[in-house]
Amino acid sequence: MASSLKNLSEYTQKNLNTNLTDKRFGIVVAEWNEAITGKLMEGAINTLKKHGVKDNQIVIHTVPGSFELSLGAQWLAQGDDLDAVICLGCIIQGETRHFDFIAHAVAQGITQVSLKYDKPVIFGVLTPDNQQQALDRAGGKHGNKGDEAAITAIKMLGFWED
Ligand code: RBF
Repeated sequence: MASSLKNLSEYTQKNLNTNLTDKRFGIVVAEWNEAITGKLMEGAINTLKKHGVKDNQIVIHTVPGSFELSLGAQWLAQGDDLDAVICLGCIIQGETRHFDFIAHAVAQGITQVSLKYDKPVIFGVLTPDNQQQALDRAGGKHGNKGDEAAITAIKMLGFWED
């Protein structure tokens, strides 16, 4: 059923079945803007753990930048051992058009990997105008989009019960 939530950080834990003991999650995280992506990763891991996922159910893979997230996701998604992959990156609007090319490519790439392997591959990529907007969404006043990416992965695995 559709959720009326606009911000997944505001989900209530009672909506989630926490029986995730047999599920395994991949996290691909971009090193570019590491101060932000590290916080996104922290949020995603904490949220998975809050729902009973153990360290040995999480595989973490780093890639240099957001552009490489798609291939990193493919490497993780193509095996049978992971049920969902969470991609985390931060592309900050700069003075050149790189922002548009990278953001578009990674959105397309992640979609393709998800459809090709028939698995949730979650788009946890921030596209802020500046560093402050990024911080606001990486544990700041707008929550942590890493948390939301983890909740999205759990929901897509069919554990949402509202
Ligand atoms: N990667 C990011 O994850 N976030 C960025 O904001 C970002 N900005 C970039 C700006 C320029 C001018 C270039 C050349 C690369 C940037 N990258 C960024 C890295 C990109 O995702 C990728 O790692 C490199 O282009 C190598 O394929």
